[in-house]
Amino acid sequence: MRYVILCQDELPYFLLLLKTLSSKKDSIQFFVDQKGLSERLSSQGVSVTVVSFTEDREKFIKRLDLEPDNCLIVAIKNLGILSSILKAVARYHPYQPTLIIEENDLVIPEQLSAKLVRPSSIFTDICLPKIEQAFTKRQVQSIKELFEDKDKILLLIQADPDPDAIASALAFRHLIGRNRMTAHIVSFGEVTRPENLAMLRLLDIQVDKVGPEVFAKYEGLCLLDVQPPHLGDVLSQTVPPVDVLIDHHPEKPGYQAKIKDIRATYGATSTILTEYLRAVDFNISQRLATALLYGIKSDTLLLGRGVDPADIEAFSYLYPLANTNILRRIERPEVHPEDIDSFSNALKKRKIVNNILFSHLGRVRREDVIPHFADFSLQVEGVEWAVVSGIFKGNLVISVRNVGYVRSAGIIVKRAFGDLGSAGGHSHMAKAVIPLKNFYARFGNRRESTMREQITEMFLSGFEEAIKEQED
Ligand SMILES: [Mn+2]
Repeated sequence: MRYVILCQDELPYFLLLLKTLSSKKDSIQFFVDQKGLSERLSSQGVSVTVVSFTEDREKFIKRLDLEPDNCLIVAIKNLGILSSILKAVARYHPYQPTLIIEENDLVIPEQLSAKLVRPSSIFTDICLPKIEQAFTKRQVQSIKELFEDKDKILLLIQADPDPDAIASALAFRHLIGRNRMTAHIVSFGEVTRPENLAMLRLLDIQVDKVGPEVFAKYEGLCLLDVQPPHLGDVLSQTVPPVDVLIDHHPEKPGYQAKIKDIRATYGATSTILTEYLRAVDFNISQRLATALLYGIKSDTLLLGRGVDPADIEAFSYLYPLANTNILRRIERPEVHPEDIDSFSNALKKRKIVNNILFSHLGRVRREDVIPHFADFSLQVEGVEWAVVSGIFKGNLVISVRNVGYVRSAGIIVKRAFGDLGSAGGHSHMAKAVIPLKNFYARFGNRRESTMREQITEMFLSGFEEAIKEQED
């Protein structure tokens, strides 16, 4: 690339310094209007010509010897002269690629392919993020010092640990240079969602369920993606003073933490941890990057919900480091070859009533194939609800999905199946788990066809009940 530079100070030289010195293919030619500047630039070994920026335009432009594939850089402080030069370039070299270095707004001739860069943006875009990293680095340093002479540390996450919490705990452990023996990831509850279980399995992460008595056995306590009040009235009372708390949920009062980093505008705690790791130039492994990327992805619904620019920055940083194959396997669990047979059987015997697709998988080897089959069923054209059932470990498991409705799947499932087992959920997804013996006792026989019919009938009547309730 040939750069033709018209300037009155050394700023363009500094901007090009890195690029030109590292690439011998570039040619670079300065045009300046002061002798002193010319001498300083010459002493750096670059080619400089002294000109007058006010000389005859046509003659001046000819001297630049511009070619269409050259890049013209203009940094002239007098706005009148600058505009007049730009107009002349547009006239003699239409659509010349041009970079204008200027702080003020400027009318750029239409016939010029020019972009403007403001010197102040060099500070805000390049220097400011580094300054922030320097402060983050100090924060990481104080966190490390806090745990320096503590033997065993507890990393507590919420009761139904989600990918963001799991990834944050894993990242924190790496950050403070610990392993699973000396920094223990725990929760008062269990990981339940199939994707989250797949995440633990495929990334080899262990989260242990503990009770409040555990605190006495550890010297340090760190809470990630959670604050004590989120743990419920009873349990939150059992939490001793916290050493470090990192979270992105709005700050709640009523607890103590030595170091607290709560950023409520962030979509994920994993984003904060990614910033920590980057600030100390941590060599992020593929496993850790995959976990953090999945944490951000699932907490922000693939950057679609409650996203901060910081989440997008962390996401794009992690993406090339992560293993997208593993990510795919987490999100779409493997299906056992024999389960494919029950899939095809279930598809054949599917029934669609009022845009509700019903299908029954029979016995399945893994429970998570039921919700996944329900997700898949929603892709059938015209289908707005999917009700998929299967038998797993002595229970009839029913998974319900919809494409986004006012009527809550959770309420309907409760109405339909609540008296036979546990049932509930959210507006878009719900689940019922019915002990088979309850089901058989109610309907008197064990035929699969009866089971299909009964599930359909019960769901439809639950559906109607919920509609009526809503109207009342
Ligand atoms: Mn979170």
